[in-house]
Order: sequence, then C-alpha cells, then structure tokens
Amino acid sequence: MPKALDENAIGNLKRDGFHFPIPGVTETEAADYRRQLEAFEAANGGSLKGAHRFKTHLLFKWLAYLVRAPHILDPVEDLIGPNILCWTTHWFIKEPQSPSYVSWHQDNNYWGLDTKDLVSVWIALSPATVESGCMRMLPGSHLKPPMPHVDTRAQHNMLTRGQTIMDVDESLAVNVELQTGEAALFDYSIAHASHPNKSDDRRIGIVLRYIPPETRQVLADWDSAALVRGEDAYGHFEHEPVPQIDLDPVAVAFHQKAEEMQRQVYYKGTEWQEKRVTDDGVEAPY
Ligand SMILES: O=C(O)CCC(=O)C(=O)O
Repeated sequence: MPKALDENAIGNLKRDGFHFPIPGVTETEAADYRRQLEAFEAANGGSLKGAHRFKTHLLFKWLAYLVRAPHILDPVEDLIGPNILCWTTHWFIKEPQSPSYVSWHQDNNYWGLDTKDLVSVWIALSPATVESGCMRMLPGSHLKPPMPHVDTRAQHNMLTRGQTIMDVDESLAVNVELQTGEAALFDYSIAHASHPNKSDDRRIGIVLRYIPPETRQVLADWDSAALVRGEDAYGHFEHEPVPQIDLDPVAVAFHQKAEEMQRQVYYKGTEWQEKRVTDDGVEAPY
C-alpha cells in the first residue's frame, strides 16, 4: 500500500518518468529558506556557487531537516522502498533576466551510481514558470536506450561539463511549471533541460537526490550519503553526519571531503578532474 502517491502519480512516473506537482514545502517555509539562503549568499560573496551548490544538506540545518522530512520521504519510499539514502542536494539558481540554462541531459550518464532507482525531488523556492525557465522533460525518454551526450563546455550552461544530448525534438517536451513550495519527482534516466530566466525574480530550485542502499558508486573508491530512513545493510556509502547547527564544523569538514569526491566524479575523464582550469584556460564551472 503506497504511503503518499496514488495510482495516477505512480503511473505517470512509470510511463513518463516524472510527476508533478507534489507538496514540497509551505509558502512560509519557502520564504524562510530563501531568506536563509540569501543571508548566506550575502555573507559569502554573492550567488551560491562552486562547492556550496552541492551536498548543502551538510551545511544548512534547515536542509538537513528537509531531506529527512516524512512528507518528502513517503513518496520516495513508494518508489524505491523503505531504506533510503540521500546521496546529494543540488542547487539550480537562475538570476533574473540571466542567460543561464541547462542543456538536455540524463543524470544517469555521469554520476556513477549503478542503480535505476535514483529519485530526484526538485523543490521550487520561487516560481518555476515558462518565463523563469522551468525544467522541461521528455516523456518516456527514461525507457529508451541511453542517449549520447557531448561535453560542450558552453558558456552559461549550468551543467558541470555542458554535457548535451544534441538531437532532442523540443516539440515533445513538457514544461514542469511549479508554484513556490511545490515539488516535482523525476527518474534518474529522464532527459531534461531548462531555458534561461526571462523573469524579474530569481528562479530557485533545490533538488534532493535519493537512492536505495544497495547502490554502488562505480566511478570512485569512496562516496558518502545520509541515511535518512530505514537501514543500510550494504555499507557502500559512508554515512554523513547530521549538522546540529548551520555550518557545524564537523559537517563542514565532511562536506569538504565529500564535495571534492563529487567534483572528481562529475569531471571523470576530463582535464577538470585533476585541476580547475584546463590546458586551454577554461575554468571549471564547479
Ligand atoms: O533546474 C534545472 O533547470 C535543471 C535541474 C536538473 O538538471 C536536475 O535537477 O537534474
């Protein structure tokens, strides 16, 4: 008996590879989390960047709470079972009227996690509309053979390597429009993208990524995750500490090690794996 998702939602996820909207946070929580995010940004040189965009549940107490919230974990449990690790949290923030975009890609192409069961929960902390550059999904693409990606390193592409599926028929894409506080669930293999933000507000998305504990990281010898529900009988991931306060020194030290490993995985096989600037002078976006 599913805990949160009805037949329609589970059907959408199986057939299309995504489902929305589901409750993410309340509008009041969204405003509070945005305020805390923006206070951190103001104290740390502006828009969240680099390592701060990844595994931020180790830095912000409110996010450590959110990745463990029952109303988020119940739908995830309906999809991947009762034992759940949170592998990472990712920020996708587009400034007002900015050219930043996300090219068509499949997440399973480059994260090294040997599971089909990774679930992403994308939560809007501001309106995600066609105007502000909401996510776009290619229904059913998660059921097809993997699509070839090219590393473009294109300017303004928010993806680490600018990895891009070249031949997508945009007319088939579905806009994942979300109001502040709403969330979307999507599959590890779904092809997705988003256009630039043409609105006057920031488009702020925080994405929580969940896996079952039998998953292995095949692109690195060590990886970590937070055990957020149930048990881990496998031990493939070192369990992450829970920050007791914002920027808890123990969790910050762990974050440094864990985000460096994620950087290595994202850039595996590129010059950026070992250094932050390539021989032709291109700086790694993360
Ligand atoms: O937020 C976006 O526009 C893209 C998000 C994305 O690529 C992802 O969550 O995997």
